[in-house]
Amino acid sequence: MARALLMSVVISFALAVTGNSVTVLGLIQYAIFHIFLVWLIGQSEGEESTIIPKMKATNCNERLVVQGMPGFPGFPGTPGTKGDTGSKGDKGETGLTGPPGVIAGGVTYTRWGSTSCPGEKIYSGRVGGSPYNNVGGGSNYLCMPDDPEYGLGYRVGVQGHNPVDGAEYEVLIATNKHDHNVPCAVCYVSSRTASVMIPARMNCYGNWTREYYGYLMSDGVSHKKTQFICVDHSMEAVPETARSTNGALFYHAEATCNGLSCSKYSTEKELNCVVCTM
Ligand SMILES: [Ca+2]
Ligand SMILES: [Ca+2]
Repeated sequence: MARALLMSVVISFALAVTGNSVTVLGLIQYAIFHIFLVWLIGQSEGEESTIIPKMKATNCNERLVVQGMPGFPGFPGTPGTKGDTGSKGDKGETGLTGPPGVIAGGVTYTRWGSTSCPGEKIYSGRVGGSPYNNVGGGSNYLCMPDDPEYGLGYRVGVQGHNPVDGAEYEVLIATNKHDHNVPCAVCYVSSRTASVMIPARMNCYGNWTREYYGYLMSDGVSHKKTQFICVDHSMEAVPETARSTNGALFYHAEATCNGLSCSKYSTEKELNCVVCTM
């Protein structure tokens, strides 16, 4: 502090006598400047100086150490190494149910003796088959559509090598259907993939769905062999076909005691049948 006072006296007085004369104004300037210098130099010696903060004595030899300006920010460092894999998280909540998908597959079956289906109908028509009294031909019945197409080549004239007739009921139960011709429908079930015809049943097993039920039929005992089919219990008839023409024929089937259990099967009752899908 003493050094500061001495320095201020010398400097301020030198300024006050500038111009080789002492004036009142010069003395006032001297006083103000003197106070200012005392304050300024005192600040430079304090630890908390803010006016001349970078100059201070570091040892007894009065050597000053000048602290430079703050440096520029350094460059970013290199990326660190990859951390260890974290532990497995908890199982998430179950998501929402998605939209219904496209159903592939499906199943078809023929409903003999009916023109309708419980669900989707591909087409309907009337039953055809080989004549009852022919040795050859086909053994299966056909569901013949009502709108045939003939797009392939043909030979004019009736060759008669393999005739296909319509099919008639030869029945004694629904006598009003006797000699009438038999209709049919081909049905499709998109939601299921299998079908089965079960003889001697009116109901399906397990979770299978009944499509229709009726009578088990085929051609007669003295005629050519055909497949057994399940004719719908309604036994619909093709309109205006009451006249007997005896082409392919349908007879009821009955069980016998020859190898079947007559404690359960009747030899006198016409067999039933059911068509099921799953
Ligand atoms: Ca007939
Ligand atoms: Ca007929």
